[in-house]
Amino acid sequence: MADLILALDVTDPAEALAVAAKTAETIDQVKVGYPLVLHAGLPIVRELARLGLPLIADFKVADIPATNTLITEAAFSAGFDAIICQGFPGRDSITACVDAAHAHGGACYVVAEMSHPGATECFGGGTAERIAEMACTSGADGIIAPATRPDRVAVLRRIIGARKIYSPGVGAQGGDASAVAPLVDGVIVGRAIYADPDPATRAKEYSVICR
Ligand code: OMP
Repeated sequence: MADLILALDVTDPAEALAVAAKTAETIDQVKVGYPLVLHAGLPIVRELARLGLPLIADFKVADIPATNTLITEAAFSAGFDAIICQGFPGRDSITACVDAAHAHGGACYVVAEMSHPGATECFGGGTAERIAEMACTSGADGIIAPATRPDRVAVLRRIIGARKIYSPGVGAQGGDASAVAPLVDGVIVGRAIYADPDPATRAKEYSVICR
């Protein structure tokens, strides 16, 4: 059983709130990133929090440790419950996000391997495996791994054990929810839900696959 995580990359704040409200019954978490926050500002986080669902800050934090700490603290002060950071900047940068997230009682997920075609140019050759190992030794709560490549998710699962895997790439990017759901703890779906004329029905369908 996997959580259904709505990637709310809707740039109009009113529409974003409407999609979240329409789907709230069947989704388990909401992931918010730059597309919405840069249009709506950070106060949208408190408005979304009224739905009572965990909110993940997808800021893919990828800086030096000191800056990562500042970014992570700002995200939790804004009302997020979890944050996503990149793993490629190294163990100290990951640890900065993990420590700041845990200090706020939240969670930190590390991108181990991305879902888009170009990701194979950078995350191949053992890089994703190294990042997954660093996520473990840094105390991260889990990793992000590609629903577009379930075979890679299975490889990364062997490294991270019981830590969580959240997996984007379903629907618009071609990934199959039923193939990846049994392998992960959360399936991340964006456009296939929020860009559909009937997001509530699409969310319900995905939630059935996740369960
Ligand atoms: P859709 O392709 O519209 O379903 O959206 C996928 C969501 O997951 C977007 O918010 C992406 O930014 C995010 N994402 C990926 O698509 N691929 C990744 O490798 C990592 C992420 C992520 O960290 O969430």
